[in-house]
Amino acid sequence: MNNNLSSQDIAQYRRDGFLVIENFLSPDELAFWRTALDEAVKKRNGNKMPDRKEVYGKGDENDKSYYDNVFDQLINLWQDNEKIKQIMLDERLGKMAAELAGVDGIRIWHDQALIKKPWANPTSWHLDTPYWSFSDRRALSIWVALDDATYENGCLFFIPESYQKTTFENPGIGKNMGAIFTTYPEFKTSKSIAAPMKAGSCSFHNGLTIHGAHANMTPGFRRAMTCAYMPDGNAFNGTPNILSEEAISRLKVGDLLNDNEITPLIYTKI
Ligand SMILES: O=C(O)CCC(=O)C(=O)O
Ligand SMILES: [Fe+2]
Repeated sequence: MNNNLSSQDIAQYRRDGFLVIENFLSPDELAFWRTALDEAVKKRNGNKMPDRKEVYGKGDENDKSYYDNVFDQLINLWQDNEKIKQIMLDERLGKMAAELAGVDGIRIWHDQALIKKPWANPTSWHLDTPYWSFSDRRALSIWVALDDATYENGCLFFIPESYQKTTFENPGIGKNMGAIFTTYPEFKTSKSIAAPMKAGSCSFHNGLTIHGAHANMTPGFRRAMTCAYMPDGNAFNGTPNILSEEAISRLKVGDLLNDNEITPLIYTKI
């Protein structure tokens, strides 16, 4: 695993709000991640969550049939597959996330397989952090390509530096590719950066970076394994997101999100 970040990598991430790392996984690691993903997806039987079909409070219900054809989205596979658990709880991933975010501790918020099936819809420009149950401008995700991600099958695109200005307000993710630019007109004329990646390469992006992806214009699959990271020390903001009803019933707004069964601490500096 190519997990050493240079000071230049960190500076680039802090400026742009994203960073691409080529050849992140070795061929053997890539093979292991692919096997793990295929096993986990088969077992999940189409359910988004380990304990239920859907995520709470997405707020995009009107566009459900469209959104269901953006990608298959399987969340928290680490909780029901040992291989994914081994992959996701790897301290090296946590250390990279911590170094980029500039924090001392990193928890898994949730992992997520994002599989663009043949002919899938595009992923409209959106933000991630406003969906989450905590509000931290440093929160971020890793996105690992398990197939080549190309202009043809739905590679990611980012609006550089956008994370420095966006807020926790949620513009949503609907059918209109560019709807977010109504909320953020200052980025309407920004040049987007495409991130085509060979299988085994990865990117990190800040959860407040405006990002999206092409449609899949091919008969093949575009598989990605991702994980959202929460800096340690964050508190519940009242948004349910991936938390279970049982977990929510025990939480008040302002309570620390520090249950290792739900959000494992995978790295601490000290
Ligand atoms: O894979 C995609 O199409 C979108 C990925 C994304 O939005 C994310 O990882 O936050
Ligand atoms: Fe996203």
